[in-house]
Amino acid sequence: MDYDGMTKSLLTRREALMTGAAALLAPRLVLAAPEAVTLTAGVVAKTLPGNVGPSTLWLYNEKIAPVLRIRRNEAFTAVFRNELAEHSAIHWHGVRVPHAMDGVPFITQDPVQPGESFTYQFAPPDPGTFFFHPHCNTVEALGRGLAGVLVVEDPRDQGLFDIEHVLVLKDWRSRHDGSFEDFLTDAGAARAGSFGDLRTVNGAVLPTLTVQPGARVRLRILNVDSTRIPMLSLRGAAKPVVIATDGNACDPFALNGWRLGPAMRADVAFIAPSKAGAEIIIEDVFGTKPRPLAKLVTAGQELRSTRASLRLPAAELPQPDLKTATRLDVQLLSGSADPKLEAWAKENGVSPDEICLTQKVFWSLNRQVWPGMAHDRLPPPLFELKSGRSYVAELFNGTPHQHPMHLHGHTFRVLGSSERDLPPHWADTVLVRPKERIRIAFVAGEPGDWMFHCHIIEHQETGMMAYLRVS
Ligand SMILES: [Cu+2]
Repeated sequence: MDYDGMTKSLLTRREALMTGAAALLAPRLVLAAPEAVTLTAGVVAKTLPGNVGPSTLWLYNEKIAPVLRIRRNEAFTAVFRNELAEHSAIHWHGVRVPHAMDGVPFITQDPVQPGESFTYQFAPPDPGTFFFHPHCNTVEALGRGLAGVLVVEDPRDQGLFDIEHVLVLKDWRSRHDGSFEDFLTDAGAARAGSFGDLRTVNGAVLPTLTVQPGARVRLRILNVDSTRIPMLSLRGAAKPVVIATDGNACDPFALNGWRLGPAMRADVAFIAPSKAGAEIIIEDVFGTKPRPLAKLVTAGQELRSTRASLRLPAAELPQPDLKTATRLDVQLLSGSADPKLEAWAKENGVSPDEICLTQKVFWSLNRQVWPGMAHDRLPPPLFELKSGRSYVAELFNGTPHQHPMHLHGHTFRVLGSSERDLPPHWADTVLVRPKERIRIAFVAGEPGDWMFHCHIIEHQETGMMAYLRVS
């Protein structure tokens, strides 16, 4: 009863398993013990599709986008081993983990030095499609491929779908010889980011996956790229709907070019065509010409399904009380370096690099930049919140670029946009377009400092980052 983590026949199940994107092309299993997995970050030489020479990749367990499947509310242990030449940690993006498990060096834990380990333990409270990655020198780490998928299964989903595929979107800034272009460029960081030309899904260029004719299909689509914001479309599928945003169930809405910013996820459902040999093309329709990313082909025995079931059980998240909520205003703005930084760093004997700071600044939140200045090592929090209280934050984008804004440790309700029809939905990352005002609501969670930043990593690393202090 072997299957891999990317493509899952939902008629079978195992306690926990992990496998790589490569398994899609050459199926091979790596099962982990149910109680714990080991995630080793290391350097691997691998030739990316279409290149003539190997690239120096940083990967977890030597795989591009490995998939880890665990279950909601069940204890999970991951032993992280750092075999990189620099310190690291694992951030579990979108998972409402205890503060000490959030994986932000210098904020929630000490950095894990080369050769050292750190054990993460939590029971994920929410089901959904999540991912994990480091939170320091992220532009290079993600650029070299250091990310994995975390699927938290929901026992309530049993039998709702006939098949699911995990699709991990990522571009690479590799040259033909396998070497990489700079991951952070001034021109990119100051604008929409530096794009990679080699576009892959699960580490492959235009991979083909199969589904049975007439099957109820669930696609877990993740954008782990640092920069690109594709507009998703499924050519050849009748009425595909988004059934979960950032892993959280929503009232299904038409996919229709939904923009998936960096770190955002969309679970998409549809009924496969009833004939064998039909093709469905997953494409990015952002440009003038649609860009095919992956292909689904119908094969095998026909199933007869109805659309009635294309909906997930409702999300069970802390409901903010909008009547008593405190209002927060967040302005996404350009910024410039604080001239006191160098002097402060010198005085404290700290190199900015050492504490995940960069000296280049193009962006700010409420005119506060990261790196910022304080008597302590960190800038003051953007806001101080009370655990258990409700908040409504209005995010205003005063820049000419889009920003996917991510809040750690919380799942917020996106209430609406000043500029467009945006279905209310739960998210941990919300794309704010230029001149747009987006309102989000949430209940402040566990006490601690929770990062809040743009997930275009070059923006994050050049000022557009802050934290909220919950006490
Ligand atoms: Cu941004």
